[in-house]
Amino acid sequence: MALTKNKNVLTWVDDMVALCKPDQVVWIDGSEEQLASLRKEAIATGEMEELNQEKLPGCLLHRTLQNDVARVESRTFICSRKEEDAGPTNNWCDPKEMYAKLTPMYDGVMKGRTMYVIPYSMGPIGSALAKVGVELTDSIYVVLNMDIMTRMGKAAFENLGETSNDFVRGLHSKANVDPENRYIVHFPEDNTIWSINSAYGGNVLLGKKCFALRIASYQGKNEGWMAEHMLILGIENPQGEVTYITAAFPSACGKTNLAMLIPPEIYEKQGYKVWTVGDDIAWLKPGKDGRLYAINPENGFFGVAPGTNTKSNHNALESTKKNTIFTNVAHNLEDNTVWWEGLDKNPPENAIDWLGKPWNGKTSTEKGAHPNSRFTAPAKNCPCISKEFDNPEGVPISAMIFGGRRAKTAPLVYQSRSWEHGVFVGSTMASETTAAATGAVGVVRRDPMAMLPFCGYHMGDYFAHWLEMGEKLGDKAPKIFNVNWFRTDDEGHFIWPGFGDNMRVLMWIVDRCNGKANAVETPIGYEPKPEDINIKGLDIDLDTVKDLLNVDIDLWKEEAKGIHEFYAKFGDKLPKPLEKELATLEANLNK
Ligand code: GTP
Ligand code: SPV
Ligand code: MN
Repeated sequence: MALTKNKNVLTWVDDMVALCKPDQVVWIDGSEEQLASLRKEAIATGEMEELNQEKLPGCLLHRTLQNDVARVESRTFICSRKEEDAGPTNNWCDPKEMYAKLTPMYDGVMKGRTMYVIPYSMGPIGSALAKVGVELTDSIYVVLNMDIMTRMGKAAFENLGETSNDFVRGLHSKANVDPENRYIVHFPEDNTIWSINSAYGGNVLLGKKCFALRIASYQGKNEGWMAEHMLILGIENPQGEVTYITAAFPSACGKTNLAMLIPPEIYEKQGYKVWTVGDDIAWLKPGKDGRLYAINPENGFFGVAPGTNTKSNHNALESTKKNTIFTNVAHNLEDNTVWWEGLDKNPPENAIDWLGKPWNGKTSTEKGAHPNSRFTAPAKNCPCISKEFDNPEGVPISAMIFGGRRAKTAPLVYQSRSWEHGVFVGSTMASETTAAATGAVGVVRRDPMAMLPFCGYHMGDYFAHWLEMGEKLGDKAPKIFNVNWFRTDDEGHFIWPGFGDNMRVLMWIVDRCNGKANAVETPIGYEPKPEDINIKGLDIDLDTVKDLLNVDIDLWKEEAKGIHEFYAKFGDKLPKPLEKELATLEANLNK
């Protein structure tokens, strides 16, 4: 039975039912009863496997096809009416053409299947910052993931009422999971997303990257707010004051880890605490007091499994102990649990790998889990979830951090001289690619604000929007920083210990925001003096910190050349203030 009287929703659902021709239509109300029966069905058909209910209560395992394990950027499209509005960094196709091409692919695609109608809210229901979406899908896996990742069910319609047309229409069919006909398509002017022939999270959980970043970034540009690929965390000092920070790193570059970090003993003993508001996406808007406020539009974590262990990210691991869905990890048959590379030093001998084949972790040279295997865990499971997580107003942001994987060029940390300079730093970010998207891994590419695969409109206009937001925020704007945890030595080992010890860098950032820390000027921005980074209890010395902070002029001259080439893509859409920042960088390097 339909769960809303909203005519716009009903008409669209009817149209899509007429197109996809499912045997039946089920509206997802979000009740535990309905979810339990869907879980039972997925287990009965083999779509998901039930794990050890004593060790992992409520947890399920799922495998996707070998050719369907990551986002496919080459098949992701922004179909704005004008090509110019998609810009040089997105795949574009005329929306009329794209609808004409995809419509026959959806025609009758759900025959013999059920269409699930999923109402969901991105952001706390009732928040002025939240938005409503409806996803139609033929996959129970999608329904169960959306239940964890969003506020799903009838209540989501409360934010919409009977007449509003302001909801994002998502249509997904796994179809035959044919990689040749896989499409993840966004029609920003129609508030519409069509995804077909995939069952991998980032391509099919349409509330996440498709809506909360690609469509939302476009909405934010038009409505005066921002949708960013950013974690949100709070650092509480011993006096109980919390400073909130966001950080944008490309996929698989450490957002979940930083968001949930456990303070090293030196800080923990003094009473410092870290609270997680979000690990992947932030929606940011100026509040009544003129500061920038952030909400996490999601309700769970779709996190990278490999490398997650009690030492690297204890809080993430704890979050996966119940009501979690594991995708493409190894199935430990010894006790019907899960395993992945880096979980512990004791891989199971009797297991099934991510490909569904028998696997012996002690003798096999193959990986048991796919490098982009993931867990979908409810945010409320997280031991350090912020008490502001559901706050409809969001949290006020003091600092924004950019960063990526750079073996050499980028120093451990530096601060921009101004908002404009910070936008320059974000817009010229580069990082080595990871397994989160298909394609080569480890290649350096420019990934502005970690939004290259997620910006739903012209990247030059996006930079302009950042600059406009800075003007609006004035002296209340967050300070902007850049970090790099991934510098390597001559043997390719990471020099900085990373993980929880990243707090040592965050503390300099917090102190800069509160006017308590010093900085020195370098050609690329402000840096701490080596002794401003607290290394007590670490087995690195001040000289190593000095190396980590070193700005290699020759490498940076190369960097400036690369930025010129990158900026050239944007033609006259490149905002003038960014050109000026590049000139300043070059002048500083030639001093
Ligand atoms: P998405 O979910 O794809 O957006 O990824 P993410 O940015 O949340 O990345 P995540 O925190 O899951 O980390 C990805 C990988 O980076 C994992 O293998 C981590 O072990 C590794 N990693 C995270 N933080 C650090 C760090 O400080 N140092 C080092 N060396 N590795 C890290
Ligand atoms: C990312 O790739 O940045 C992710 C995972 O967070 S996905 O949802 O697949 O995009
Ligand atoms: Mn991400």
